[in-house]
Amino acid sequence: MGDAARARLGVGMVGYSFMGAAHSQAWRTAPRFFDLPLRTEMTAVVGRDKERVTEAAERLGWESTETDWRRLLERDDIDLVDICTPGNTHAEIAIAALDAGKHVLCEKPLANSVAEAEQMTAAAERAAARGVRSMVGFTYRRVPAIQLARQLVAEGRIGEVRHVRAQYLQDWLTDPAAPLSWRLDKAKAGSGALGDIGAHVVDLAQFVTDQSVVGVNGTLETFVTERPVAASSSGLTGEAGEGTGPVTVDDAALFFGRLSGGGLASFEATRFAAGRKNAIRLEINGSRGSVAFDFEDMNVLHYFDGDEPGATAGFRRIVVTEPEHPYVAAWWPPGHGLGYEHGFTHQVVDLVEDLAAGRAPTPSFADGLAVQRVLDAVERSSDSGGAWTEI
Ligand code: SOE
Repeated sequence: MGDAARARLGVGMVGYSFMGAAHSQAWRTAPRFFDLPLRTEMTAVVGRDKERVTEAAERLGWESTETDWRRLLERDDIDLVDICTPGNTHAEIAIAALDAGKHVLCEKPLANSVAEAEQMTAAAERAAARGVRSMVGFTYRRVPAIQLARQLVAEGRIGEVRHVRAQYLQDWLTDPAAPLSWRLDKAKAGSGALGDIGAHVVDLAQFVTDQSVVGVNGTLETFVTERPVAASSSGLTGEAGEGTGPVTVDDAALFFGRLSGGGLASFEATRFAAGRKNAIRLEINGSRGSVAFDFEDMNVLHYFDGDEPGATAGFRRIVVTEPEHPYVAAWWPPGHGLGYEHGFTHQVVDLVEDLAAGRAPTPSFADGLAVQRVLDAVERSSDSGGAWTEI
């Protein structure tokens, strides 16, 4: 579509660290590979330090900078606020932006508490009545193999869901000398592995099965309770500085859940799985078959069709890089594969298409709240010594 025919969408992003870089990549790339119905512009990036945000704007491709996110709400050239800051800031920024008539894309987990997530969802519902939209960034939904898994489950190809086995395994905290960062500070992050990565697998389990987690019991554990303070940070960790400080969040979360359709689920989220870098593993066993996925081999979905003759039945390895697979046609020839960043790009594509069509984007803030309720129930269960906790 030509530029003149398309309405403009000015984006203002708050934060420019790891997630900010991933979102910037998406805003830069989406219009170059997909035929977007709106003319997206990377209008402004926000950071408190003028010098650092100016450097980030140049490096990541933003046209201007602000040192206070509230300025975005006053600017007529900003239509959407993209929140890439720690969880303790999400509610305030998102609610103010929605009330000011700006669409919002908010990083996961939606908030640091159920109360905040409820307020954000109420603001999103108020805003939606005025055509102002919101979305929470559970990007792994937009991995083509995950979309294919959901499609197979929806088509009844594995029958009734009996088991969900969901793990998110990382190892960046295995070393007790790895320094503190905001992700280890409850006041900023809300929780540890539970909210940071457990949230993703709870969302994926609910998304792929199209069912809710209705109750849980679980345990949280902090293996290393004191770490060096950080002298500098980049990505997930950084350089250790002088002195130590407390870790105030969980290092690992293990929990069982029941699904609304009657199936059982097990969840594991940890940053201590030595050798596992970003292993999001999801296996769903149904009455007629199974699907299995591992993000460390993210272009592949394993599918077992229990209706096949026993002698030749077995898990089939589907390489999800054909043009008929979701999103793939816009990228490379079959077999050339996608990576971590593509989920973020697809998130932008879907969001912009929904905005142009006047549709409510998903995952919605209500979906984010549903995940938050599960996280909260896991914490309460762990505090009570592992009691069954309804959601
Ligand atoms: C850190 O554990 C992290 O960056 C998460 O915060 C992201 O949501 C996930 O995509 C990768 O890991």
